[in-house]
Amino acid sequence: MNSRLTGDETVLWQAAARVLDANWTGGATVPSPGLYPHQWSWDSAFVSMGLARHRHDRAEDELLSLFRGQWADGLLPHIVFNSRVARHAYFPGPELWDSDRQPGAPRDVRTSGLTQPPLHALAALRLHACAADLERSRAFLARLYPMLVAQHRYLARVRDLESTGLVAICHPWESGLDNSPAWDRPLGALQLPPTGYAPRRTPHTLPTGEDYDRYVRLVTLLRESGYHPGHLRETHPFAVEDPLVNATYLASTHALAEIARIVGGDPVPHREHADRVHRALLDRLWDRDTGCFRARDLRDGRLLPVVTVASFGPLLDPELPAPVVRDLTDLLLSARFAGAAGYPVPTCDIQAPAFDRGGYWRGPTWINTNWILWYGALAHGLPVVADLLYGSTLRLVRQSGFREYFDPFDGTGRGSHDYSWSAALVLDLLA
Ligand code: 9YW
Repeated sequence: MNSRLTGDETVLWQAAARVLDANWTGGATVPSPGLYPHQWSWDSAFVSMGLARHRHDRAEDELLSLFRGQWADGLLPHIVFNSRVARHAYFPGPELWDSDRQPGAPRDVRTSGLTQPPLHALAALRLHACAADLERSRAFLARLYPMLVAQHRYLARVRDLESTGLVAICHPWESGLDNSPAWDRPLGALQLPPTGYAPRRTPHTLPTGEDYDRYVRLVTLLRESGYHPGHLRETHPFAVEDPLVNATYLASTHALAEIARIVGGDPVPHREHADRVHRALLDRLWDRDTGCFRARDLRDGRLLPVVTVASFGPLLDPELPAPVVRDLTDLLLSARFAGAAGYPVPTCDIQAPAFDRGGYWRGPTWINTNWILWYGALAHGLPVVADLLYGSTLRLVRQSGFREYFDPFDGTGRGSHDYSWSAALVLDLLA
């Protein structure tokens, strides 16, 4: 624990550490004990950064456990299923994905067939930066490096659908912001077969009904194609270049270059690739007219209309030009995203018709997206913005605990309690 913490911060630290201890299953951390009983990809990246401040050994195990699920082509699945968990405990379980019938999937563990934002190289480098035992940490990085390289190679080879430098997501779940209003248009254009398939979901405000039919339909198409790169490129109906996913990809590509340097590999190809992604982000997703980044739908070539928190993701790009950083900061501090004085940034433009203060990724405030903005603001030398995000995020968890998400206007906690990344990222903030 950081010895400069105040009494109040120490209490918060200890509470966050208790959540991570409780959600540790012996080899990895569940996002939430009741609701999400398996291992999720970008959750583990965030969680490992918190564990690194509390139980460094577990932080490394967390990432290694996730990479057990990596497919032969490098795909790092968004869920690695725990076979000891009861079948009915979570839908959609392993049977939706059929990973055990895919020749390239691992044999000893079942997984999904989608990705999530690739924050893992960035997380691994952050683990190294706070490691007490540098020799041990270097050995860990050397072990992880080929897996990270394979993950990035998969993204470049299979997901750069138009050879632009950017990667595409093929399902809303791959964005991490599952039911973001950004996906309403491409999802709405999806043709559903006549009989829908709407499984029962237990929790609160998670998307249901027809939305869920569409999510499952997309998975079915992927599965039936054998998750084939040709299907993704030519026919899959959902293909979007998202600014947040590509910003994490860029930040992790920079991190990969640094990890290569540390482990005696060649950083140059990673640096060159990072430069390509940086240019493509600006060329393809920066909307000069409205001064923000937007996702691009590759199936109709158009930018998607709704501005969400993902628009600020490119603050993770260390080379973002100053005028672009200025435009993003203006938007971030405007009534559209800072309407709720004292609380951190909501998931969606408050003035957008689709904004819904209780609607999961359609309005509420989440700790992980705010952590990303805080991290980006620091890197761009924006201490006022970084302090605002830092202070308001800590205020939120002091008021409502380590909830899954929060009402952006009054800070009321929503969704799961004792949510792992909310706790982990507070440890990272306080460190
Ligand atoms: C689901 C685990 C996951 C996160 C996603 C979030 C939610 C629901 O929970 O997904 O059933 O997968 O949208 O970003 O990784 O915390």
